[in-house]
Amino acid sequence: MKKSDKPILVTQPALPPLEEFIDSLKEIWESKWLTNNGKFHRELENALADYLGVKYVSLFSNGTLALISALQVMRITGEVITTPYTFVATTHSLHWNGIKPVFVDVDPVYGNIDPAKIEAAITPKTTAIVPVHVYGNPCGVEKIQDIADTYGLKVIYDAAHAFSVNYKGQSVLNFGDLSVLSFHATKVYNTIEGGAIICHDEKTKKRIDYLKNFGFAGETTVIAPGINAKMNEVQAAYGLLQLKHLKANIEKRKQVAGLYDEALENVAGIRILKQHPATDHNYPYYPIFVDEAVYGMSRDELYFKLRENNIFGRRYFYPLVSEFPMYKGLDSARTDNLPIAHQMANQVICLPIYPELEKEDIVTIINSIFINENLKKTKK
Ligand code: T4K
Repeated sequence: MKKSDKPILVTQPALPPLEEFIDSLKEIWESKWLTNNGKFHRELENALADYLGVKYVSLFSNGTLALISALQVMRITGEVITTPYTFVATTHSLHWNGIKPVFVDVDPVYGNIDPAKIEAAITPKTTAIVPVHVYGNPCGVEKIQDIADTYGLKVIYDAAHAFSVNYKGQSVLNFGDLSVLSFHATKVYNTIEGGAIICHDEKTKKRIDYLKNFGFAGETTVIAPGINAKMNEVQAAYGLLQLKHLKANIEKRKQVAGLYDEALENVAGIRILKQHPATDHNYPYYPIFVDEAVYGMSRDELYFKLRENNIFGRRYFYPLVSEFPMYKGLDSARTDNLPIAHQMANQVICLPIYPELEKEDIVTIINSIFINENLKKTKK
């Protein structure tokens, strides 16, 4: 088995051509307008709304502040039903709002919150559902909305992985009351750090924009205890350039995923996560799930073997958020309440995927998964 001679990381950000960015920087230097709803900020909000096929975009300095603010926008309190199979920021944003997370198990195919288990977790204190479109696969949006409508709950999607994902012919971001994006360096679309809230009406957009700017609704009027979560002009200008290259980058990701699919589809004991059939996918992650009994090696053994070969996959999302000390004591964090989420967390490795990942590196990764002849046996 060939070891990679350089580290292959789980991801590598795509950057716009430097010359293009220098032109934007010159413009910013000349204007001396650096932040607070400047020209590039306004342009990017409009360009993103067009690109994504959504009504309103409010830019944020990162996805976590966007999540924290989204909960404030909707005045969410009490208890919120959410998934443990996510990045900690989803749950921390509830905690920062003084809200109790109530964990519900996930579906075994995509790892999204299982709509069939939501109703049983609703109490008189429940005010909202915060699902995550994990790995960019849409949640059961119709079923979730039915439950929300029946019980009078808000739905705020953590759509950090779902940039430009369409579901049944429209943006998945059009579902729920709000959707929150992350534009972190590791995401399909990045503004270095950044994020956004997507909403569907002008009044809500106005409230979001007040809240991310300390609550100012005019020079001397403060309408709410807001925060500073604004994106600056340098990042907004960079973000505009990124949009130009996004389609090509997603296409390259698709090709990487295709090579993995072809090679790993028939490896006994490795489950690849098929993309949702009703979706234009964005290929943000390439998770595989290792069934130790069949594969003959545990997930962690494979994970560390890959590291020895200079391949740095990541175990997103292990440990489950419900296992972290600040949440572990919650009744809903009990292992027997979350069997599927535990199984997925214990089996997952996200393999490297990014537009510039070279074919030779993909072959090295695949060969490292074919640990020995025995493992090359195919599924019946
Ligand atoms: N909700 C969900 C479902 C999320 O997944 C996230 C973020 C959020 C909310 C919160 O959004 P933000 O507030 O972050 O906008 C990373 C990211 O920091 C985080 O944004 C992301 N999810 C999470 C899944 O992954 P780490 O701790 O794994 O990142 P790190 O620094 O280990 O980077 C991962 C790999 O990427 C490294 O192997 C190296 C490579 N990398 C990273 C950076 C930052 C680069 O090549 N260049 C870079 O600049 O959390």
